[in-house]
Amino acid sequence: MGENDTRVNALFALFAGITGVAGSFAVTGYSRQFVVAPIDAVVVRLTPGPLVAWSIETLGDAGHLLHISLSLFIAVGILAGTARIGLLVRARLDRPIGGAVTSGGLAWLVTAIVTAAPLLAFGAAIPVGVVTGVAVAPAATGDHDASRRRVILTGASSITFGLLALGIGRIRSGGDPAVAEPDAEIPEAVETRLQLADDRSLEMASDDLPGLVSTIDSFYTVDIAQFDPTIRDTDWSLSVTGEVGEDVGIGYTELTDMPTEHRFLTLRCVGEALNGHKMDTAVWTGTPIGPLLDAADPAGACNCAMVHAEDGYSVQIPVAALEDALLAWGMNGQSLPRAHGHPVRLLVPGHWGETNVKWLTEIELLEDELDGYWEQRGWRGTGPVNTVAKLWANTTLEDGQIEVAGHAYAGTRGIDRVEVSTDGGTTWTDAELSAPLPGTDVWRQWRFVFEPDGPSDIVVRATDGEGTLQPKADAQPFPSGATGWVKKTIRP
Ligand SMILES: Nc1nc2c(c(=O)[nH]1)N[C@H]1C(S)=C(S)[C@@H](COP(=O)(O)O)O[C@H]1N2
Ligand SMILES: [Mo]
Repeated sequence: MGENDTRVNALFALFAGITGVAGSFAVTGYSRQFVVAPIDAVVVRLTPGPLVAWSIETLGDAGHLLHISLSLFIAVGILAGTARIGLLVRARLDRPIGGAVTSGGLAWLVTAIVTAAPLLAFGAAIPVGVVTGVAVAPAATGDHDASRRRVILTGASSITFGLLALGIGRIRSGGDPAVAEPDAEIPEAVETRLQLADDRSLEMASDDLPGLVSTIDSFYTVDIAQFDPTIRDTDWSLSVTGEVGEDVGIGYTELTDMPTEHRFLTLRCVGEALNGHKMDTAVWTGTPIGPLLDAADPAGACNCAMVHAEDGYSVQIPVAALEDALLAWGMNGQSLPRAHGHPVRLLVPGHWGETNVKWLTEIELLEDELDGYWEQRGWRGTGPVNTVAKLWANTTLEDGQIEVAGHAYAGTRGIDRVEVSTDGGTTWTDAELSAPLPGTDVWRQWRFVFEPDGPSDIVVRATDGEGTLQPKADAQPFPSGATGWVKKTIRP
């Protein structure tokens, strides 16, 4: 085979790889059956802990983009590899169909194995086979112009197909009839709470400040995997295992038939920056886990449990913390959205976000303490949250005064007071606070208006319900959450 043939074949293989990945996306959408998803899971698992921590802290969502791009690249490479083998077979047999069947078959096999979805794997296999079938090397025709035309035509078709597949796949990702269909009607008990949160949200001049309940669309998400599990209610069950007197198992219908509560609960990620936005509140619908735990009769020396999820996530929590926890299947009156753990997640009052396991599958009572997903990567974020007052909005009013505002949160300790300094921390004045919402783990809003004389060095600090002032010393989020007072210089 000439050098030119090799280059042309490499191009065809690349086109085959791209159309294969595109075809897979068209039939699966952004789901765990997409050929890139399992590859991404491996990429994430193999990434060293400190790198993951650094990426979350400094890159945020861009970090996700980075590993997903790498996984996409690998997927294209793998499918291009199957096409390359097909092209070799084709040259050897001198039969296009032989090459197409070989590469299509290999692409199907690889995709079916990594995604465990044999039927949907045809979405990747057929495009790979077709591209291999139409590929033709100059030596085969002896006509270099025809060959060049074929390459350009195949390239253009691949791109067109890719764009089309992207469109179809996006439509597929949008609606998943299996999960999170917005309920027709919001339960009245939730409606009342949403109304209460609305009433108690402070009147603000600024529109920038979120209310006391975050909307489902604005509620932050943190996921170890780029592809959220899709679990049908009817396929879901929870088991309580390990060091227990009795193994307990429960299905979705049985669970949702249990005594139901609607709780305000705030979540905050240990990895967020001091004045970050990975802190939100919703009205969650669920049932206390206490009775289920009691039925299992936990034993085990550590008095602790490893909580497991469908995406391979795990976190270790003391049984004492679990006792107040909620098994939630509703959020702001809708069935729990897929991004937030459909069908059932755990909510542990006052503890860092990572303990609130989504796509919950198993609670395993342990004999000895073990590290969960983030603790294996150096984080220390399973305990109670740090106290924080955020400075999320500032507006100049018509009369020239400045309004600063934000949210303050201290987990189950509650927020008693927020103070603001406009002179870099020399003098302090109490901010106005929103009336507390019912519940043991809810944030509050604060608001403060002042007359600026030149640039103002604003500092904010909260005092929790136990009378403890928010610690002043600055610390980075890694490993146990940011500390310090939020500061900002505001110029009128
Ligand atoms: N199964 C599973 N549960 C999980 C996570 C995850 O990646 N997988 N992320 C955790 C982290 S770090 C946080 S901060 C919260 C975020 O919950 P949210 O995405 O609903 O805001 O979920 C926690 N539960
Ligand atoms: Mo988190």
